This record gives sequence, structure tokens and C-alpha cells, in this order.
Amino acid sequence: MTVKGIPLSAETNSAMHLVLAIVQDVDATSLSDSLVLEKFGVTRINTAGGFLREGNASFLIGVEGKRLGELMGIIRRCCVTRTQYVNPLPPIMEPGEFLMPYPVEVQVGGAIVFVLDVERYEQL
Ligand code: 2BA
Repeated sequence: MTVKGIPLSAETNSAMHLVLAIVQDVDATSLSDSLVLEKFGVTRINTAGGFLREGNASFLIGVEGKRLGELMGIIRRCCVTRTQYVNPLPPIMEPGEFLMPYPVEVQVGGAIVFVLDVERYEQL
């Protein structure tokens, strides 16, 4: 049985995955466009990284196991590793002390990807 072309058998449902991909803001539009073009169902959420505290984007993508490789290829192609410089938070200083903070190099991306097994998926 299918609903809008989505197989509902328990067997096929167990092959569904939810991919959570956290990507840099600059890559988000190209990733989103590519996924829609290739007919992946995708939800984009504006998020922020805990370390850099900069905006990034998180994608929720429900995908059948057989398209997982294709999906990972698109994410890999669209999301680029970049170097950023961060000014570390200065330590608490005593009066009269002076510290020149040096920026620290941090590599960000291409993407942080979590692949979760989906127990049940329905489009109601
Ligand atoms: P942020 O937390 O802003 O981290 C940005 C980059 O800073 C990270 O890049 C990593 O290179 C570095 N970084 C993060 N925490 C660090 C720490 N405690 N000490 C030193 N360097 C640190 P990515 O690893 O590519 O991560 C990019 C973004 O993906 C992260 O942004 C965060 O939003 C998310 N992320 C990464 N790992 C995660 C995880 N295990 N769970 C949930 N979200 C994660």
C-alpha cells in the first residue's frame, strides 16, 4: 500500500532515514536548491553554532535508504570546508594586567551529518 507514492509496509518503512545536516549559512541556499531539484523532501531551520555563535543552517531530510548515497554526495558537493578565525574569550584579568588576544584558527564544515533510523513515517 502507498500514500502519495510512499510505501507504507513495515519492511520498507524501516529503510527510511532522517538525515540531520548542519551546514554553513553560505552553503545553505545551494544545498537547498540542489535537494529540491533532485526531489528530496527537505526542511531548513535557521540555527546557530554553540562554539562560534554564528548563524548556520540545519536540514531535516527524510530519505529512503536507497537514496542515502546520492544525498550524501549532494551534501558533500555543496558544503565546503572553510577556515575561520575566532578571538578567544579573554581570561579574567587582575587590575594592571594586559593580554593581547590572538585569533585562533578554526576549520568549519563542510557539514556535520547525523543519520537516524526512522521507526515510522507517514504523510497524513
Ligand atoms: P559551532 O559550534 O559554532 O562550531 C564551529 C567550529 O568550531 C566547528 O566546526 C569546530 O571546528 C570548532 N569547534 C566547535 N567546538 C569546539 C570546541 N569546543 N573547541 C574547539 N573548536 C571547536 P564543525 O565541527 O564543522 O561544526 C560546525 C557546526 O556544526 C557547529 O558550529 C555546530 O553548530 C554543529 N555541530 C558540530 N558538531 C556537533 C555535534 N556533535 N552535535 C551538534 N551539533 C554539532
